[in-house]
Amino acid sequence: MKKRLLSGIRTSGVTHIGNVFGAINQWVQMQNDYESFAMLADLHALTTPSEAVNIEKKTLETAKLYLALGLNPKKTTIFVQSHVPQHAELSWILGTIARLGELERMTQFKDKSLGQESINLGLFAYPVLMAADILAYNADAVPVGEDQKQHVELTRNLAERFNSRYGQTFKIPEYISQKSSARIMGLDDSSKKMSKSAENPKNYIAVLDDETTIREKIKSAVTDSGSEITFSEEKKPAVSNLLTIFSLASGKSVGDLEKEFTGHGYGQFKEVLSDALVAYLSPIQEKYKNISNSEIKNVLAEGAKHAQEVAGKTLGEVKKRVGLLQI
Ligand code: ATP
Ligand code: LTN
Repeated sequence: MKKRLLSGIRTSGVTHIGNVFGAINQWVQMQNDYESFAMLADLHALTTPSEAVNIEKKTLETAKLYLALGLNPKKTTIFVQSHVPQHAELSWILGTIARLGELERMTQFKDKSLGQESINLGLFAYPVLMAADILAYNADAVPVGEDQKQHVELTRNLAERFNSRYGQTFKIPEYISQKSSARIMGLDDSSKKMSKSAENPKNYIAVLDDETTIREKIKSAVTDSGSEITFSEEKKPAVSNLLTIFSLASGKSVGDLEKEFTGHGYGQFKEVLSDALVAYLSPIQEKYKNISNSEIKNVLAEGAKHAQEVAGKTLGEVKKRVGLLQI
Protein backbone atom coordinates (compact mmCIF):
# COMPACT_ATOMS: atom_id res chain seq x y z
CA MET A 1 0.00 0.00 0.00
CA LYS A 2 1.22 3.50 -0.86
CA LYS A 3 2.33 5.80 1.94
CA ARG A 4 0.30 8.94 2.46
CA LEU A 5 1.41 12.54 2.04
CA LEU A 6 -0.41 15.62 3.30
CA SER A 7 0.63 19.24 3.08
CA GLY A 8 -0.91 22.66 2.63
CA ILE A 9 -0.50 26.38 2.23
CA ARG A 10 -2.32 29.19 3.97
CA THR A 11 -4.58 31.00 1.52
CA SER A 12 -3.46 34.49 2.40
CA GLY A 13 -0.93 36.80 0.80
CA VAL A 14 0.74 35.77 -2.43
CA THR A 15 2.27 32.46 -3.37
CA HIS A 16 5.98 33.06 -3.85
CA ILE A 17 8.95 31.09 -5.11
CA GLY A 18 9.85 30.14 -1.51
CA ASN A 19 6.54 28.27 -1.30
CA VAL A 20 7.24 26.61 -4.64
CA PHE A 21 10.83 25.56 -4.01
CA GLY A 22 10.34 24.84 -0.30
CA ALA A 23 7.06 22.99 -0.51
CA ILE A 24 4.95 22.56 -3.66
CA ASN A 25 7.69 21.19 -5.94
CA GLN A 26 8.27 18.40 -3.44
CA TRP A 27 4.58 17.47 -3.50
CA VAL A 28 4.66 17.38 -7.29
CA GLN A 29 7.64 15.03 -7.25
CA MET A 30 6.23 12.82 -4.54
CA GLN A 31 2.68 12.50 -5.92
CA ASN A 32 3.76 9.54 -8.06
CA ASP A 33 4.87 7.50 -5.08
CA TYR A 34 2.50 8.66 -2.35
CA GLU A 35 -1.25 8.80 -1.94
CA SER A 36 -1.27 12.58 -1.80
CA PHE A 37 -3.44 15.27 -0.25
CA ALA A 38 -2.78 18.95 -0.99
CA MET A 39 -4.82 21.28 1.16
CA LEU A 40 -5.68 24.96 0.95
CA ALA A 41 -5.55 26.13 4.55
CA ASP A 42 -8.26 28.78 4.58
CA LEU A 43 -9.08 28.34 8.28
CA HIS A 44 -5.45 29.01 9.07
CA ALA A 45 -5.63 32.15 6.90
CA LEU A 46 -8.28 33.47 9.28
CA THR A 47 -5.83 33.58 12.18
CA THR A 48 -4.13 36.72 10.86
CA PRO A 49 -7.17 38.95 10.24
CA SER A 50 -5.25 41.72 8.48
CA GLU A 51 -4.18 39.25 5.79
CA ALA A 52 -7.50 37.44 5.75
CA VAL A 53 -9.23 39.79 3.34
CA ASN A 54 -10.11 38.09 0.09
CA ILE A 55 -9.64 34.55 1.37
CA GLU A 56 -12.12 33.32 -1.21
CA LYS A 57 -10.18 34.85 -4.09
CA LYS A 58 -6.85 33.68 -2.68
CA THR A 59 -8.17 30.16 -2.25
CA LEU A 60 -9.16 29.89 -5.93
CA GLU A 61 -5.89 31.51 -6.99
CA THR A 62 -3.75 29.16 -4.91
CA ALA A 63 -5.71 26.12 -6.05
CA LYS A 64 -5.14 27.10 -9.69
CA LEU A 65 -1.46 27.50 -8.92
CA TYR A 66 -1.36 23.97 -7.50
CA LEU A 67 -2.49 22.72 -10.92
CA ALA A 68 -0.25 25.08 -12.87
CA LEU A 69 2.76 23.95 -10.83
CA GLY A 70 2.09 20.33 -11.72
CA LEU A 71 -0.19 18.77 -9.14
CA ASN A 72 -2.39 16.28 -10.93
CA PRO A 73 -5.89 15.84 -9.45
CA LYS A 74 -5.83 12.20 -10.57
CA LYS A 75 -2.86 11.63 -8.27
CA THR A 76 -3.35 14.28 -5.59
CA THR A 77 -6.56 15.07 -3.73
CA ILE A 78 -6.74 18.86 -3.81
CA PHE A 79 -9.17 20.30 -1.28
CA VAL A 80 -10.08 23.27 0.90
CA GLN A 81 -9.64 22.88 4.66
CA SER A 82 -13.00 24.45 5.54
CA HIS A 83 -14.80 22.01 3.23
CA VAL A 84 -13.87 19.15 5.52
CA PRO A 85 -15.47 19.79 8.94
CA GLN A 86 -13.52 16.92 10.53
CA HIS A 87 -10.43 19.13 10.73
CA ALA A 88 -12.03 21.55 13.17
CA GLU A 89 -13.59 18.68 15.13
CA LEU A 90 -10.31 16.82 15.52
CA SER A 91 -8.58 20.07 16.36
CA TRP A 92 -10.87 20.45 19.37
CA ILE A 93 -10.17 16.94 20.58
CA LEU A 94 -6.40 17.36 20.16
CA GLY A 95 -6.69 20.70 21.96
CA THR A 96 -7.71 18.80 25.06
CA ILE A 97 -4.35 17.04 25.17
CA ALA A 98 -2.15 19.94 23.96
CA ARG A 99 -0.36 21.88 26.70
CA LEU A 100 -0.21 25.65 26.99
CA GLY A 101 3.53 25.54 27.57
CA GLU A 102 4.31 23.68 24.35
CA LEU A 103 2.10 26.02 22.30
CA GLU A 104 3.77 29.05 23.87
CA ARG A 105 7.12 27.74 22.67
CA MET A 106 6.12 27.74 18.98
CA THR A 107 8.34 30.23 17.19
CA GLN A 108 5.72 31.05 14.56
CA PHE A 109 3.31 32.01 17.34
CA LYS A 110 5.98 34.15 19.00
CA ASP A 111 6.84 35.87 15.70
CA LYS A 112 3.28 36.49 14.62
CA SER A 113 2.07 37.72 17.99
CA LEU A 114 5.02 40.06 18.46
CA GLY A 115 3.82 43.63 18.84
CA GLN A 116 0.12 42.70 18.47
CA GLU A 117 -2.24 44.43 20.87
CA SER A 118 -4.50 41.46 21.20
CA ILE A 119 -3.73 37.90 20.22
CA ASN A 120 -6.57 35.69 19.06
CA LEU A 121 -7.07 32.15 20.27
CA GLY A 122 -6.91 30.89 16.68
CA LEU A 123 -3.33 32.07 16.31
CA PHE A 124 -2.39 30.30 19.53
CA ALA A 125 -4.21 27.12 18.53
CA TYR A 126 -2.86 27.24 14.93
CA PRO A 127 -0.46 24.28 15.40
CA VAL A 128 -3.23 22.15 16.92
CA LEU A 129 -5.36 22.64 13.82
CA MET A 130 -2.32 21.82 11.71
CA ALA A 131 -1.84 18.62 13.72
CA ALA A 132 -5.49 17.78 13.05
CA ASP A 133 -4.97 18.38 9.30
CA ILE A 134 -2.16 15.85 9.29
CA LEU A 135 -3.54 13.26 11.69
CA ALA A 136 -7.04 13.19 10.16
CA TYR A 137 -5.40 11.50 7.16
CA ASN A 138 -2.88 9.46 9.12
CA ALA A 139 -0.24 11.00 6.85
CA ASP A 140 3.21 9.39 6.77
CA ALA A 141 4.97 12.35 5.16
CA VAL A 142 4.57 16.11 5.54
CA PRO A 143 6.73 17.98 3.02
CA VAL A 144 7.05 21.61 4.18
CA GLY A 145 9.65 24.35 4.49
CA GLU A 146 11.90 24.54 7.52
CA ASP A 147 9.73 27.13 9.28
CA GLN A 148 7.03 24.48 9.70
CA LYS A 149 9.30 21.79 11.14
CA GLN A 150 8.47 22.70 14.73
CA HIS A 151 4.76 22.31 13.98
CA VAL A 152 5.32 18.83 12.57
CA GLU A 153 7.30 17.93 15.70
CA LEU A 154 4.39 19.10 17.85
CA THR A 155 2.07 16.97 15.70
CA ARG A 156 4.26 13.94 16.39
CA ASN A 157 4.15 14.65 20.12
CA LEU A 158 0.38 15.03 20.12
CA ALA A 159 -0.03 11.81 18.14
CA GLU A 160 2.20 9.91 20.57
CA ARG A 161 0.42 11.38 23.58
CA PHE A 162 -2.97 10.49 22.14
CA ASN A 163 -1.85 6.95 21.32
CA SER A 164 -0.46 6.34 24.79
CA ARG A 165 -3.53 7.78 26.49
CA TYR A 166 -6.26 6.26 24.32
CA GLY A 167 -4.57 3.37 22.50
CA GLN A 168 -2.84 3.09 19.12
CA THR A 169 -4.77 5.36 16.73
CA PHE A 170 -2.45 7.67 14.80
CA LYS A 171 0.61 7.10 12.66
CA ILE A 172 3.56 9.28 13.63
CA PRO A 173 4.18 11.59 10.62
CA GLU A 174 7.61 12.52 9.28
CA TYR A 175 8.78 16.02 8.40
CA ILE A 176 10.22 15.97 4.86
CA SER A 177 12.37 18.71 3.39
CA GLN A 178 15.03 19.25 0.80
CA LYS A 179 18.08 20.82 2.36
CA SER A 180 18.82 23.24 -0.49
CA SER A 181 15.34 24.71 -0.73
CA ALA A 182 13.90 24.44 2.80
CA ARG A 183 14.61 28.07 3.58
CA ILE A 184 14.69 30.68 0.82
CA MET A 185 15.58 34.06 2.27
CA GLY A 186 13.99 37.45 1.61
CA LEU A 187 15.40 39.46 -1.31
CA ASP A 188 15.35 42.62 0.81
CA ASP A 189 16.90 41.04 3.91
CA SER A 190 18.85 37.81 3.73
CA SER A 191 18.57 37.22 7.48
CA LYS A 192 14.81 36.57 7.27
CA LYS A 193 12.90 34.01 5.25
CA MET A 194 11.00 34.99 2.14
CA SER A 195 7.45 35.47 3.39
CA LYS A 196 3.99 36.02 1.93
CA SER A 197 3.15 38.37 4.76
CA ALA A 198 6.22 40.58 4.22
CA GLU A 199 5.26 44.24 4.12
CA ASN A 200 7.70 45.03 1.34
CA PRO A 201 6.79 43.23 -1.93
CA LYS A 202 10.49 43.41 -2.81
CA ASN A 203 10.96 40.68 -0.21
CA TYR A 204 9.63 38.01 -2.59
CA ILE A 205 9.16 36.98 -6.19
CA ALA A 206 5.51 35.99 -6.53
CA VAL A 207 4.74 33.14 -8.90
CA LEU A 208 2.45 35.52 -10.79
CA ASP A 209 4.85 38.50 -10.94
CA ASP A 210 5.26 39.78 -14.50
CA GLU A 211 8.62 40.06 -16.25
CA THR A 212 9.16 43.76 -15.49
CA THR A 213 8.41 43.22 -11.80
CA ILE A 214 10.74 40.22 -11.60
CA ARG A 215 13.58 42.19 -13.19
CA GLU A 216 13.02 45.17 -10.90
CA LYS A 217 12.90 43.04 -7.78
CA ILE A 218 16.06 41.12 -8.65
CA LYS A 219 17.82 44.38 -9.53
CA SER A 220 17.04 45.83 -6.11
CA ALA A 221 17.78 42.59 -4.19
CA VAL A 222 20.44 43.11 -1.51
CA THR A 223 23.92 41.71 -2.10
CA ASP A 224 27.00 41.41 0.13
CA SER A 225 30.26 43.29 0.33
CA GLY A 226 32.92 42.23 -2.14
CA SER A 227 32.13 41.51 -5.74
CA GLU A 228 32.70 37.73 -6.12
CA ILE A 229 29.80 35.45 -6.83
CA THR A 230 30.52 32.63 -4.44
CA PHE A 231 28.40 30.49 -2.15
CA SER A 232 29.00 30.98 1.57
CA GLU A 233 25.97 31.26 3.84
CA GLU A 234 28.12 32.82 6.57
CA LYS A 235 30.18 35.29 4.56
CA LYS A 236 27.84 35.95 1.66
CA PRO A 237 24.29 35.18 2.78
CA ALA A 238 22.55 37.38 0.19
CA VAL A 239 24.55 36.16 -2.81
CA SER A 240 24.24 32.57 -1.58
CA ASN A 241 20.48 32.97 -1.49
CA LEU A 242 20.45 34.32 -5.05
CA LEU A 243 22.64 31.40 -6.15
CA THR A 244 20.23 28.96 -4.53
CA ILE A 245 17.27 30.57 -6.29
CA PHE A 246 19.18 30.59 -9.57
CA SER A 247 20.07 26.93 -9.20
CA LEU A 248 16.48 25.93 -8.39
CA ALA A 249 15.03 27.94 -11.28
CA SER A 250 17.59 26.82 -13.88
CA GLY A 251 18.38 23.27 -12.80
CA LYS A 252 22.12 24.12 -12.87
CA SER A 253 24.20 23.28 -9.80
CA VAL A 254 25.44 26.07 -7.52
CA GLY A 255 29.04 24.97 -8.29
CA ASP A 256 28.47 25.33 -12.03
CA LEU A 257 26.93 28.76 -11.54
CA GLU A 258 29.90 29.89 -9.44
CA LYS A 259 32.19 28.83 -12.30
CA GLU A 260 30.00 30.47 -14.93
CA PHE A 261 30.10 33.81 -13.10
CA THR A 262 33.74 33.90 -12.03
CA GLY A 263 35.02 37.37 -12.89
CA HIS A 264 31.54 38.77 -13.57
CA GLY A 265 29.88 41.49 -11.50
CA TYR A 266 26.60 41.44 -9.59
CA GLY A 267 24.84 43.44 -12.32
CA GLN A 268 25.36 40.83 -14.99
CA PHE A 269 24.68 37.97 -12.59
CA LYS A 270 21.35 39.52 -11.67
CA GLU A 271 20.36 39.97 -15.29
CA VAL A 272 20.95 36.32 -16.13
CA LEU A 273 19.22 35.27 -12.91
CA SER A 274 16.19 37.36 -13.96
CA ASP A 275 16.21 35.62 -17.36
CA ALA A 276 16.19 32.24 -15.61
CA LEU A 277 13.32 33.21 -13.33
CA VAL A 278 11.25 34.59 -16.21
CA ALA A 279 11.90 31.40 -18.20
CA TYR A 280 10.92 29.28 -15.18
CA LEU A 281 7.76 31.18 -14.26
CA SER A 282 6.30 32.08 -17.69
CA PRO A 283 5.01 28.59 -18.60
CA ILE A 284 3.51 28.27 -15.11
CA GLN A 285 1.76 31.63 -15.54
CA GLU A 286 0.51 30.56 -18.95
CA LYS A 287 -1.00 27.36 -17.53
CA TYR A 288 -2.52 29.32 -14.66
CA LYS A 289 -4.28 31.72 -17.04
CA ASN A 290 -5.89 28.82 -18.87
CA ILE A 291 -7.57 27.30 -15.83
CA SER A 292 -11.15 28.50 -15.45
CA ASN A 293 -12.99 29.05 -12.19
CA SER A 294 -15.44 26.29 -13.01
CA GLU A 295 -12.63 23.82 -13.74
CA ILE A 296 -10.92 24.46 -10.44
CA LYS A 297 -14.20 24.42 -8.51
CA ASN A 298 -14.90 20.95 -9.90
CA VAL A 299 -11.49 19.75 -8.80
CA LEU A 300 -12.12 21.16 -5.30
CA ALA A 301 -15.59 19.60 -5.08
CA GLU A 302 -14.21 16.17 -5.99
CA GLY A 303 -11.31 16.68 -3.60
CA ALA A 304 -13.61 17.64 -0.71
CA LYS A 305 -15.72 14.51 -1.24
CA HIS A 306 -12.74 12.19 -1.06
CA ALA A 307 -11.09 14.07 1.81
CA GLN A 308 -14.30 13.93 3.84
CA GLU A 309 -14.47 10.16 3.40
CA VAL A 310 -10.92 9.62 4.59
CA ALA A 311 -11.04 12.13 7.46
CA GLY A 312 -14.52 10.95 8.43
CA LYS A 313 -13.23 7.43 8.99
CA THR A 314 -10.44 8.67 11.25
CA LEU A 315 -12.81 10.84 13.23
CA GLY A 316 -15.17 7.91 13.79
CA GLU A 317 -12.28 5.95 15.29
CA VAL A 318 -11.04 8.91 17.36
CA LYS A 319 -14.48 9.59 18.86
CA LYS A 320 -14.78 5.94 19.88
CA ARG A 321 -11.30 6.02 21.41
CA VAL A 322 -11.96 9.07 23.55
CA GLY A 323 -15.29 7.62 24.68
CA LEU A 324 -17.87 9.89 23.06
CA LEU A 325 -21.35 8.39 22.87
CA GLN A 326 -22.00 6.61 19.56
CA ILE A 327 -25.62 6.18 18.42
P1 ATP B 1 4.21 33.61 6.40
O1 ATP B 1 5.64 33.98 6.24
O2 ATP B 1 3.25 34.72 6.39
O3 ATP B 1 3.98 32.63 7.52
P2 ATP B 1 4.72 31.85 4.21
O4 ATP B 1 5.33 32.68 3.16
O5 ATP B 1 5.58 31.02 5.09
O6 ATP B 1 3.80 32.80 5.10
P3 ATP B 1 2.91 29.66 4.13
O7 ATP B 1 1.58 29.50 3.53
O8 ATP B 1 2.95 29.79 5.60
O9 ATP B 1 3.64 30.90 3.52
O10 ATP B 1 3.85 28.47 3.67
C1 ATP B 1 3.52 27.49 2.72
C2 ATP B 1 4.65 26.49 2.58
O11 ATP B 1 5.80 27.14 2.01
C3 ATP B 1 5.14 25.89 3.91
O12 ATP B 1 5.49 24.55 3.69
C4 ATP B 1 6.34 26.70 4.23
O13 ATP B 1 7.25 26.00 5.06
C5 ATP B 1 6.92 26.94 2.85
N1 ATP B 1 7.72 28.15 2.82
C6 ATP B 1 7.28 29.39 3.12
N2 ATP B 1 8.26 30.29 3.01
C7 ATP B 1 9.35 29.60 2.63
C8 ATP B 1 10.69 29.97 2.35
N3 ATP B 1 11.07 31.24 2.46
N4 ATP B 1 11.57 29.01 1.99
C9 ATP B 1 11.17 27.72 1.89
N5 ATP B 1 9.93 27.30 2.15
C10 ATP B 1 9.01 28.22 2.51
N1 LTN C 1 1.00 26.02 8.58
C1 LTN C 1 1.37 25.68 7.23
C2 LTN C 1 0.19 25.42 6.35
C3 LTN C 1 -0.48 24.17 6.80
C4 LTN C 1 0.02 22.83 6.69
C5 LTN C 1 -0.95 22.01 7.30
C6 LTN C 1 1.18 22.30 6.16
C7 LTN C 1 -1.68 24.10 7.44
N2 LTN C 1 -1.96 22.81 7.74
C8 LTN C 1 -0.77 20.63 7.39
C9 LTN C 1 1.35 20.90 6.25
C10 LTN C 1 0.40 20.11 6.86
C11 LTN C 1 2.15 26.84 6.66
O1 LTN C 1 2.77 26.66 5.69
N3 LTN C 1 2.12 27.99 7.23
